[in-house]
Amino acid sequence: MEGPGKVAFRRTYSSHSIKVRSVEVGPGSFQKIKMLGRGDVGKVYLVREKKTTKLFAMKVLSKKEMIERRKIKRALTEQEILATANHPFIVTLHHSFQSEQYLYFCMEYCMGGEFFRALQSRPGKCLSEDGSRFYAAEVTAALEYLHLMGFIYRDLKPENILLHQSGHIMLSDFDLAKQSNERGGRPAMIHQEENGIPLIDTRSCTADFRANSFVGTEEYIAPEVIQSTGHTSAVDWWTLGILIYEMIYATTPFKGAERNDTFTNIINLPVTFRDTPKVSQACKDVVTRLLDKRETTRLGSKSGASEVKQHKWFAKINWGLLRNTQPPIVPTASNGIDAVNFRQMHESTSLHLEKQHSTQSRAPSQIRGVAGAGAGSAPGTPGADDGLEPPADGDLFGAFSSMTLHYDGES
Ligand code: ISQ
Repeated sequence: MEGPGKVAFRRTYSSHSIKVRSVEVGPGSFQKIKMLGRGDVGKVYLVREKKTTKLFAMKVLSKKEMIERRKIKRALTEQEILATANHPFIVTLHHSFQSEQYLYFCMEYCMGGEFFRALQSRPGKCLSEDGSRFYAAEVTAALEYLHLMGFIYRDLKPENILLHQSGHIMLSDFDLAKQSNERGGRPAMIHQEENGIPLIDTRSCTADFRANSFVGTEEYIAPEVIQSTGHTSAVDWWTLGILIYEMIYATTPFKGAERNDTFTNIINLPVTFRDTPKVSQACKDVVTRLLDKRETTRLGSKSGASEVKQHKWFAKINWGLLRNTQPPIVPTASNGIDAVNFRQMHESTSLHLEKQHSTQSRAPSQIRGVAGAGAGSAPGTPGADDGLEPPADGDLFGAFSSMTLHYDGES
């Protein structure tokens, strides 16, 4: 493990490099335009960088709320994922910094908005089987990358999928993501399949990871999460099954009248398919295999994404060319400020982004890494229950890195 004074972010599976520099901006470098979303400890704003006039999505997390709700570890994990990910279907982080009261993540703005909104505006609020396959493939590629990095996403749902201006999807919200510490930096296992195609076993990255916390959206929660029997990266393959179903049928398969009915259905009911719209047998099969209630036999639980990608429903997909394929939904051209595919948000205060100075802008070489921040807890200490050991200097946010990321090939 990296010692003090070293950035602990691991670099994995990336054809382009990211250069991490001392943070080059602060809260005052941006002008707030409108609120795009709200979570339990923070908000996301559409902002304009004053110097360049470029638009960004700025996630602002309240330190006070994070301490009260014991969510510091989550923010640090989110930062690690965003800062280390370099993937076409994962939102790009440009800067992260903090002030006395807030943590800031300055990210690429996805002007197509929530995939959920885009779905709602489709005829019948659903997609064709081909359209669903395309987005399911992009999500599979993003999950494969996250699992390779050693993370379980855990919160796949249409609200967390954003549409880039190009119409391609972007996973954005890593609030509920979990890090697997089990692999300890070891590479994913590579098997030789019978047909000679190497299978990269991304499941091995997370297979030993067990957590009993209850997270996710109820209609998307996997049976093993409800039953608190712990879960592995197989939870993400379950949620992919629900997503495919919802894209095609405009409803989730186990929805009950009340939350508890939904839970009971998830645990007990087999997935069923309506007669309309008509779908292929391969489609029913992939959904049924993803919605296997037994985590250990579910599609993806044997050798991860490779297994999912090889299902015959995905046979038409050219995985290498996904990013170059024309998406089924392309957001209409706009100046981006309209933010039409976001919920209408109202708020009274607007002080987070102005008249504040970043409290510290440690150079990356001075940043304490977050990779080892998960062990131990001290009862009664603020933030302790989220898995963070209180640091000796009392700075609960000392592990949060203030940095600017430069991506190869960016303009
Ligand atoms: C990017 N664009 C729009 C909204 C967003 C919300 C969260 C994270 C990134 C985002």
